[in-house]
Amino acid sequence: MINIDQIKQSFEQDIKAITDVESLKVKYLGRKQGLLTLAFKELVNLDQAQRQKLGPLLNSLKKEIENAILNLEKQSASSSEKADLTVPPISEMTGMLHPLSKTQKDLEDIFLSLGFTVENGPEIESDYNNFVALNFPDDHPARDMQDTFYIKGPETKDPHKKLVMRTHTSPVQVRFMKTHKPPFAIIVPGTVYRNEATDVTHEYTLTQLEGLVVGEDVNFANMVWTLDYVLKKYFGSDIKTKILPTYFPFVEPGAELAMSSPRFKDGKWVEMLGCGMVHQNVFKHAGYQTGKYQGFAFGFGTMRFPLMKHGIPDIRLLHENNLQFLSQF
Ligand code: FA5
Repeated sequence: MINIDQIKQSFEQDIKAITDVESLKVKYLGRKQGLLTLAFKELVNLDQAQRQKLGPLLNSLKKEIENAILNLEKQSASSSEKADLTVPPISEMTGMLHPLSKTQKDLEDIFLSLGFTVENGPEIESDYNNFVALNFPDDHPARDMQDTFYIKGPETKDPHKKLVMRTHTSPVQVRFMKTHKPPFAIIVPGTVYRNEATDVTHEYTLTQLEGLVVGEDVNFANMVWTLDYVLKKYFGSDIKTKILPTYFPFVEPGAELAMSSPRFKDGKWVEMLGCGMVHQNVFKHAGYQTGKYQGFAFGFGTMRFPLMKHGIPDIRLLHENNLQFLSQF
């Protein structure tokens, strides 16, 4: 018995899940076993009344299926005409590291290769860890409201309870020494906050990388060698470094390291980091026996690293999240 509705439904389903136009054509219009061809053959055996009823329906379904198949054939012909295999593929936007994350990772890799371990500390710190334990006198300018973001809380004079947004990564020195005995060599990457105006080389939210090496026979020359080695690994062996005396309450002697590169305009010297030999008062606050250990510490301003490596003209670009700018690195 010819079932026109069944053939129609079956075709509608097949066309939705179509993978190959040719086999669809064979299934319905094939000369020997096509479903419509078989239906037409059966029609001949029916009586006249049935033929007159089913004949036109079968004809119109055949037209419908032929048209649908013709359309599919046209579509596949025009899509293969369009495919130009010489056109380069559309590149997908892939993820990438932010230049600041990349700088941190590159510096970490260099220090890890020298045997340092990576440590972390909180961005909200006690006044004690940020200042007192680092030998800051009470009236040091860095404690001033101009430089430090204090966290609102109950009025207290207790430096363990007074909270600040850390102004540098150095408080992690104190935290680490309280729970570890020398010898050790650590670095501490992190974000720090300063209540100051921004310009092309200054941000109020900035990243630093602290270093601390403590043992019984660690000396100033070890520090100079380490810093020079790391900067040459990062920027290239043609850079020059020099050490200049300066003051930080938590180191004695204190120094800053300046760098010059043939790629800088006019061979200019640029301050890259603060450093020095750990002050014995800091060891005392950490609970170490005075005079037993020596160590060196340093603090890189890591936002200035990508600036100098890639010639970025303004530090503030690093926090703007402009993808067109960021995707260059
Ligand atoms: C410090 O923060 C000390 N804690 C560094 C230190 C650690 C000295 C251990 C000795 C021993 P200073 O304020 O100079 O020092 O900052 C260190 C570096 O951070 C600077 O050399 C500079 O590269 C960078 N830096 C400082 N202020 C800013 C700022 N506002 N924006 C961007 N980078 C800054």
